[in-house]
Amino acid sequence: MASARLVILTGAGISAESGLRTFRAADGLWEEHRVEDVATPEAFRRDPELVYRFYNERRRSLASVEPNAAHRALAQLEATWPGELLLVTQNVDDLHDRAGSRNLLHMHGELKKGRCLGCEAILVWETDMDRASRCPVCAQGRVRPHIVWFHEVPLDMDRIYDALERCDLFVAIGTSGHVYPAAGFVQAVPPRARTLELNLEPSLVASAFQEIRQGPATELVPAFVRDLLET
Ligand code: BV8
Repeated sequence: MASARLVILTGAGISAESGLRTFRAADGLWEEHRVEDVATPEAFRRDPELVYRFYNERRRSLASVEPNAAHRALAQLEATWPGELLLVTQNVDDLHDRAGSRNLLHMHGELKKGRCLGCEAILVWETDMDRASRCPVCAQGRVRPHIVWFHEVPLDMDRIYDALERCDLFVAIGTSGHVYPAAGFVQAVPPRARTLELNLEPSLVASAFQEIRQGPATELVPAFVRDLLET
């Protein structure tokens, strides 16, 4: 498998053991709001302060969590794998980045970035954001979280589908298979590709995978990386 082309998809479950809540475990609730009701353009238009607060709280929590053994194992795999490897994460946290992953796409955006509503510049944003926040590039635009909300088009979709259509191995880690288009990626790989799901419990799309390994990411992912590097 040495020159194999890998695509790895991660979800909230890979960050759970770092202490970040997953969406389903919190039954998708935040301050009595369903996430789907806060993470939408309509919510931002209706009550921007609520949405700013939702993301400020989650951005702040990044300061008190660290990448775990699963994030680190994927970074080590990227550093040593001779073939192509693309890591696609649905997570908006920065734990893959801090673990050292570089060939990494945040298809749902990033907590530590903002986007200008005027000039559309993508901004590094590490502090709280509110309606008084202004774009440092055009000096006048209001700023929104650089997050892909529900009903918005995820980022880098062309690059992702290109990689899926050519891959030899597709691995989904810690994702429940609720959210599309990510949940449909396993259907986009070639028939010859090997597919593997690593999860605490079977996802909604587990039946589409050839192999499922059940357990916590901090155990399954380092073992998976060891197996791969030994074959
Ligand atoms: C799109 C950023 C068109 C926000 C996120 C009706 C109306 C409108 C749209 C739709 C509709 N029906 C379906 C849709 C599409 C919609 C969708 O899928 N809705 C769902 C709710 C039904 N999708 C969209 O709107 C997307 N856009 O469709 O545009 C399009 C389509 C194709 C091509 C072009 C355009 C946009 C979706 C992006 C939304 N933004 N995030 C934010 O983070 O605040 S999604 C958000 O929820 C996360 O990013 C993440 O992706 C998702 C949660 O999923 P998971 O990561 O899987 O997390 P979850 O909690 O669900 O599961 C955790 C898993 O971990 C579990 O399986 C658990 O067992 C496991 N686990 C737990 N602990 C561990 C573990 N595993 C291992 N170890 C552990 N320790």
